[in-house]
Amino acid sequence: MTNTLAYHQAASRSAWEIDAVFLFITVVSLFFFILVEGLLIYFAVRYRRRRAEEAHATSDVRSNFVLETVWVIIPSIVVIAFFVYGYVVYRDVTTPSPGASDIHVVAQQFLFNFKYPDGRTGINELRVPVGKPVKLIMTSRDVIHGFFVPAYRLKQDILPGRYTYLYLQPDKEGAYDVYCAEYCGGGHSTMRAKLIVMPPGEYANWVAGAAAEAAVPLADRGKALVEKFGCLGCHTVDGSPKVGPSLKGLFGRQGTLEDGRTVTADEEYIKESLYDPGAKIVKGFPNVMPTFKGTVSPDDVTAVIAYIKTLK
Ligand code: HEC
Ligand SMILES: [Cu+2]
Repeated sequence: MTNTLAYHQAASRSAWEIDAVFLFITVVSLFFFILVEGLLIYFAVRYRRRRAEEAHATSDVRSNFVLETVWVIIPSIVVIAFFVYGYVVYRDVTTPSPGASDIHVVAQQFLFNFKYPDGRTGINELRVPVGKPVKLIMTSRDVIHGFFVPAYRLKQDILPGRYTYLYLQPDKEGAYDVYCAEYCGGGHSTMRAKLIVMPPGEYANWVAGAAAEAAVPLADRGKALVEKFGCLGCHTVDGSPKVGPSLKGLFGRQGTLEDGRTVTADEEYIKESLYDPGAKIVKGFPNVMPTFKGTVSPDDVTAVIAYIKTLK
């Protein structure tokens, strides 16, 4: 469940700094808004024309050098202050902190792949230890996506054919929402990830645990993989269709394809659905499933199949 409070909660230095800029601009603007509008209303009332014969009652004022100088200089100082303050914060959040660890992000319709320097990977889940800066090196396999962490007030486009960067300061433990912020196709709204900021000890345990994922029943591992790889953004396990058909009762089922062919969902069919989803499109569903070739290893596919078999 997305906690609306967590959405707004500032959880990083970048958030505190950016909030402060916005607050500054808002308060200063509000002050001048009330001043100008207040005077406008006051003068309109105070100097309104009461009788027709008062039409030429105002003296002939052409200019006032002091007044005009003041109202040119003060707003200039104000907008220059907006710029300088905003620029200083912008420079700060776009400058890498020394010692930042590199994490690669590869976006595709409709998920985020994370690749850690030691070879670990994750889908839609980015885990980092608290207090250690992170440099995200991002690119896309297909269309333009976005990486948006509201709790950090940071957003960066992810483009095919080029790298973009985002620097994170994980100052506070917790799980924060990450959204794709560029409309990227039919499953765009399901393209979400979690940024999980962990205490260093727990993080070290997780790193060790992720390395040794043995001794778990195959179907259980498959269940964990289906959750981890973001399949549940598009598929349910309770029989109801979502973006794609439900995985419940799938194994062994006779299904009709978009082109009229009938196929039986066996191991090979499920593997092909993962590696080459466009090859056989289920009738009534859009061809939006991304390929998991390269992200879900053949071993993992085996585990996923074992799990799907349990969904009767
Ligand atoms: C972006 C949405 C999306 C994601 C993520 C996704 N799928 Fe799909 N999937 C679909 C759609 C849509 C279809 C039906 C169209 C087609 O056959 O390509 C489908 C079809 C399938 C089928 C064939 C279903 C049938 O009824 O014949 C299987 C199996 C499958 N997906 C498994 C998975 C698994 C396992 C994952 C995670 C590793 C996954 N999908 C992730 C959208 C998605
Ligand atoms: Cu996207």
